[in-house]
Amino acid sequence: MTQNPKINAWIKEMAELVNPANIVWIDGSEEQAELLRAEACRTGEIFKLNQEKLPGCYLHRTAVNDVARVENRTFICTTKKEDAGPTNNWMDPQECYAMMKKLFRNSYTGKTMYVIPYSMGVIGSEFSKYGIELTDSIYVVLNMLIMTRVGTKVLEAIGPDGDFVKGLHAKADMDENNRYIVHFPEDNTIWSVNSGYGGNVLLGKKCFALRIASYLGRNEGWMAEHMLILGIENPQGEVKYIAAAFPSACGKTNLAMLIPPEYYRKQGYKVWCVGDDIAWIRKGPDGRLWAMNPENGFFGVAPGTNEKSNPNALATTRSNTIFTNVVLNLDDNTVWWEGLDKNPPKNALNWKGEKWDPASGEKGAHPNSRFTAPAINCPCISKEFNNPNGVPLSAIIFGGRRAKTAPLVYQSFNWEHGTFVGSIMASETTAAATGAVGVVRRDPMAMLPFCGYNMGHYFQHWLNMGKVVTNQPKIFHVNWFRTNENGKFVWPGFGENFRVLEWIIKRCEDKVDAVETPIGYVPKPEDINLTGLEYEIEPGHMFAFEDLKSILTVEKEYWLEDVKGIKEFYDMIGDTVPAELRSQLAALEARLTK
Ligand code: GTP
Ligand code: SPV
Ligand code: MN
Repeated sequence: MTQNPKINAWIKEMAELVNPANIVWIDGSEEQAELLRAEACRTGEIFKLNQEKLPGCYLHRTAVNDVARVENRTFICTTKKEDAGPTNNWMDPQECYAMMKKLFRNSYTGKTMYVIPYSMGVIGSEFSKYGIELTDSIYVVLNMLIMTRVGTKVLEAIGPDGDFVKGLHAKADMDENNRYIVHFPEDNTIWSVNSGYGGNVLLGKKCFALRIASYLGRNEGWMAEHMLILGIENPQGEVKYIAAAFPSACGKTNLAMLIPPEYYRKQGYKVWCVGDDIAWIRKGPDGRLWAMNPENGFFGVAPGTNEKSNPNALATTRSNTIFTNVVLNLDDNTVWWEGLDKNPPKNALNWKGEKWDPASGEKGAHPNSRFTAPAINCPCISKEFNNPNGVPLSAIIFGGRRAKTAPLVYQSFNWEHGTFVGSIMASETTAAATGAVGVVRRDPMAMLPFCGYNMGHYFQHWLNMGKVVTNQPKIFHVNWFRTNENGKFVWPGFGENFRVLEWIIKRCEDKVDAVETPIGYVPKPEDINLTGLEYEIEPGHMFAFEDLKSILTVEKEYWLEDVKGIKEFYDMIGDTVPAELRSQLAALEARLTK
């Protein structure tokens, strides 16, 4: 399929290791994809859904022990341990290769090896990067066909001696005690074994586009970030772009596809989605920071997605979509999940494929159930989506789930302080990774599970990038998740988040004042426009101006508590934490105790 000797030699070597019955190259054609879908339906790997209601849509169920990323089994294998840093699991590359070879050996016996040449970014763009994933799973092939740009054109773009990221995946025997997702950044290599779940096996996504790419970006002077990218169009037709980093299952897809409240829509405001999960960011010829989305689809959280919370995401999933671990409605062969609507199907199978009674109190869909949908399905996809240069950023937003500490929104004082704000991000854990849910953990720039090198060096890279760009994006922090004394979310969230974006854009344009607090600039409550907002926080309690005030406060005792946590976190990272950030922390503490 290619004249590139590096590709051919590598595939030969891998095939000798895993011993497939045959090798199939994925060419990117619809004909081949259709044959693979038919084959996967035949074996029960996927189920064809109601083709009138959901044309081109399928359902897949993972193994019950394989429903999320496994961070404790994810490794960064660099020659020197300190290059991976204390926030990553590390193994010596040679030892790891040896261990993994044992798990991979003959794992494809009797199976087909699918060779997926894929591009992260528009094929041919100088900012794109190429990879080849070898897999024994048609589900992986079908997902990669949606999530990335796949096929023979990628081989042509790699050319006769171009480089590529080498990905090897085997479901093997799905032994969770031998499940490993390992990265060799020095060799541009990713090996993943014993899993069939999204982020563990769609190697173009977190493994390549974040872990390997962040490593490459540091060496080459650009950034790979866990960020959505959106454009805000004002009534004059001008579009400003924002990138935002929130941890997994904390609202990126929702914000990226937001529909402004009616009050704004009537005036002509629009939001355009460029990306919902990953941004590759570099300095453009004009000296500003430009961001592009290396993906070609959305791997979104299903639960909570509905006509009200995210109509664009829902519309995106109505054709050519693969649903994973949702409820199957046996009456009409469609899908359902918690929060889709108030009518759970009575005759249904849960995500495990068992008969399910909605009255049982048990969840039907897995909390981390997902849809894989093509970006072109999205009603608000940006016309810049395929622009090889990406879009210029006016603002960068960090955010997380914090019940009490962080206000609805604040702005950092400058790039260096903004980097500090990103570095101290914290959030309550979600179902997107295995482990306890709802525990506060530090998750700098939402990259804790995705940074392919030492976190302290990553902070330094952020500081450095700020120095090389002119007209730096302004850096903000948001928190949609402040709760009241009854544990209810005070802020309505979703489409109403546009009101906060408006304030952010105004700050970027110097059109609105703010209050200087120890943590940064916080809005004057009257500057967040509440016109037309109607939201019942809890029965009988409609959102009012007082509620807005309550989530804009900066409580010193919570922040001083946080300072302790940040110190511990910085100390855990150790000497690589840049001195600038240590001084930022000292300055924050001083402002809080003044
Ligand atoms: P990953 O795909 O894991 O990276 O997640 P994500 O950051 O794209 O998160 P997503 O937009 O899918 O949101 C995850 C969950 O957060 C959804 O189930 C929503 O219910 C909830 N959520 C998103 N936005 C908001 C918001 O503004 N307010 C509240 N209260 N919940 C939100
Ligand atoms: C996340 O967990 O941040 C995701 C889903 O976007 S996964 O592809 O599993 O990483
Ligand atoms: Mn994500």
